[in-house]
Amino acid sequence: MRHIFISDLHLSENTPQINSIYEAFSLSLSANDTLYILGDFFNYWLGKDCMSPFQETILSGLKRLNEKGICVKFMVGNRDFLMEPDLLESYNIAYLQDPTCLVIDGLRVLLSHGDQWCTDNVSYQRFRRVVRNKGIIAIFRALPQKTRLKIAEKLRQHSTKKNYEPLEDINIEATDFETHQADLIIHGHTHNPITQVVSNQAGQSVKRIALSDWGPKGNALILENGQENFIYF
Ligand SMILES: [Mn+2]
Repeated sequence: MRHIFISDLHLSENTPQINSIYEAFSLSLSANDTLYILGDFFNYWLGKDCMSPFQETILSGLKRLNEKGICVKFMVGNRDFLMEPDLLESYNIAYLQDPTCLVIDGLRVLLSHGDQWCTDNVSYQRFRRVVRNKGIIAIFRALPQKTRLKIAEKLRQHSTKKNYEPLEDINIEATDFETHQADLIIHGHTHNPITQVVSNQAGQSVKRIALSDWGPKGNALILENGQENFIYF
């Protein structure tokens, strides 16, 4: 049984190359695989009433994977955090809270998109607290689609200017891996693939794998029978 982890595809109508890599990747999956999407799957998500035909096609594709016997689990990232759990459910996709600790092949695996662990970026964390506030989200969802699109566009410009986007690394203390009793941490967001053993200040160690974003190549981490493999395609 294969456990397959991907993140940071940033899928949109404007990324035909990544979209075709993704299509080939999804065709390569087989029954009994579990696919874990660890955030920023979509380049943006404004709400189900703003779902584009492209986004609908992608979600329908995930539903078809489920019909082929592939279990699909979805965690949101900083770009698609407005994704609604009930919408995912209607496509037979399981919503994963961020973070989530799961037992996989006997290992306790701590999963997160990873942005909340980049605590050295104080301005990003402040911004994140505002946009993830339930009241703010409710107000945003009540706005007309046009206004939401405008705000999203403004935020995107702002985020490019202010470097809200990844580039910094996670702070291992922020993961709280010892409380989760994690053997392995898997996350995305930082766009810099890395496998390493890291220690906290108390001297406890954990293995940490950061996934890569998708560009000219796609990539996935595969856990199978306790073995891990990073594949590029
Ligand atoms: Mn991200």
